[in-house]
Amino acid sequence: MSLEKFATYREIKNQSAAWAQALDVVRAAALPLPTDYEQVIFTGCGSTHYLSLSAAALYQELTGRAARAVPAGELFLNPQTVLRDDLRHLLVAISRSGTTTETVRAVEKFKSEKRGDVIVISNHDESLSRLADCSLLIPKGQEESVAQTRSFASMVVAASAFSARMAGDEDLVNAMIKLPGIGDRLIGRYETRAKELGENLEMDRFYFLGSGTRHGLACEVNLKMKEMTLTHSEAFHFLEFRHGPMSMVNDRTVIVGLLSDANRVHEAQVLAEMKNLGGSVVALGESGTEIVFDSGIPEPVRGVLYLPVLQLMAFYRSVAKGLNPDRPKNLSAVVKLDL
Ligand code: F1P
Repeated sequence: MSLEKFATYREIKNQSAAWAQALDVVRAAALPLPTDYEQVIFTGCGSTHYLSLSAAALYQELTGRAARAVPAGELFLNPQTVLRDDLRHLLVAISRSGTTTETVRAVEKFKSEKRGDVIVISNHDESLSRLADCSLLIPKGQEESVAQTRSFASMVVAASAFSARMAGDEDLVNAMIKLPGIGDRLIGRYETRAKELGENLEMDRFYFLGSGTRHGLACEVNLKMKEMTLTHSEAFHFLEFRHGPMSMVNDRTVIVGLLSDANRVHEAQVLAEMKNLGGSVVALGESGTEIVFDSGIPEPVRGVLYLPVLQLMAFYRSVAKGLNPDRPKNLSAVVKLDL
């Protein structure tokens, strides 16, 4: 069977051009000053909420200024749990489509209440970008598929470069130029392994472990397993996994670790313990892991490299289960509500 007939496959395989465009767009953008804001909020829904989790962690890590992520539905329905009347906010709204109702409504409300400025990261020039004070648009990330892969990765690159620029760290931004080439190399080198992992239908549950800026990425690849493969899957911070979830580990469990450099010893220890409990373990990281980036890119801005191999794993599992990865059950590409 030709896999090229699946839009999801094509979008995963040729995503690096969208990464390059994301970087160009952020480098050319006129960004505000981080000191103009006392609180930064990242928001989105589904995949783009998970992207917000990762981006908020990175923004705070790089700029040293307070940032948090909330689902757009929460920002719209429960703003008092997020915003403070005495603070000037920067809202970074992330959406592939630019038309998800919760995200658009949350931004409209934020603006009408004059809470601060709005940055939009999107693949489409739609309602959301028209509300923005600064819009970071990456059309090369657009997709036919329902589940986000290329689009998500392109917006991860944009959010990472945005945080690095807001931190005034041009060296970090320049280091990102190598990302597209390394992404292509990873896909070439590890597609066979992704296929093998995905096609092993003996495995019936997947756990994705990621801490710090990687937690949102772990949540996203977990969502790919659900959307595309209808498999039981969850994401946890590394050390959290011992606090209950590990009761689920058996010989049909795959534990995927998004390893950091900084906390490598503690994270690898969790994976070793899960292997002892009978689980199958797959680790991704810069070096010394089964899936090796060997990128030389500083840790804060290489997060996107965790994605393509795991997206391919979900794709191959979907096909092996006789599902259509392009059309996940019960889902549409955009959620439109009458709010
Ligand atoms: C967000 C989103 C997707 C999800 C689903 C519904 O869309 O929740 O993450 O996969 O297809 O929409 P967007 O606001 O990023 O366009």
